[in-house]
Amino acid sequence: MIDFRLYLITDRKLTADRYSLTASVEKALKGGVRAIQLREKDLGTRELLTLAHKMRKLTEKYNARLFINDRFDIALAAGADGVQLTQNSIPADAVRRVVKDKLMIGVSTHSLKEAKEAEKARADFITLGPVYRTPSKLKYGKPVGIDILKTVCGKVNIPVFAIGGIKNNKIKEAKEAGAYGIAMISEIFGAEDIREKARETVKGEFLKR
Ligand code: 3NM
Repeated sequence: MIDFRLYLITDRKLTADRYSLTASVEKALKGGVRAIQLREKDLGTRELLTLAHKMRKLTEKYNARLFINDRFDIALAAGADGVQLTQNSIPADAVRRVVKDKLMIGVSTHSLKEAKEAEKARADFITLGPVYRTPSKLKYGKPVGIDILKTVCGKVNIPVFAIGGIKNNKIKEAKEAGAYGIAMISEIFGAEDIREKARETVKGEFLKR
């Protein structure tokens, strides 16, 4: 059971001039976010593990889920709830054989083909994107758009989180396309008042768990 609808992904560079990552994440948790993905791709193993431990403590305090991007070893070591695998990570079925039911597995997908593969490989859920244009993801090429989101949601039987350029005014559209939830970075971590923005975001019925 995926017991969250809003999946908040970290990017400490977005808030570095104002707050530490820990402080930013705590603001979001105070605002009502209940699932965090630690995604700090430039950090080395030891630094990431230290940060993962801090995030575990913090998320526990707010009864929130914690996922670690790419690294299931760090997820296990830090006692996280899950891992978010990319298309370059160890494939979900290989991770599943090792972690059994100790971790939830999310997979980042960008097409119907990848979504079907992730489902077959026993992912618990997927993200699908980028749905809209988002500056950090221009390297992925064109956004997949809302129609592909709709198609994927109709063709896989695991929860689909819409990602990429999701702002509060796009949540309704993602929901209507059949998304189980949404994943965001900049809408929340780019906001001046992170706690208030998080509160505003989760306030709709859809994102309450
Ligand atoms: N993954 P924002 S899009 C981390 O399409 C990430 O898989 C994507 O940031 C994908 O909410 C994306 O600021 C960036 O657009 C999401």
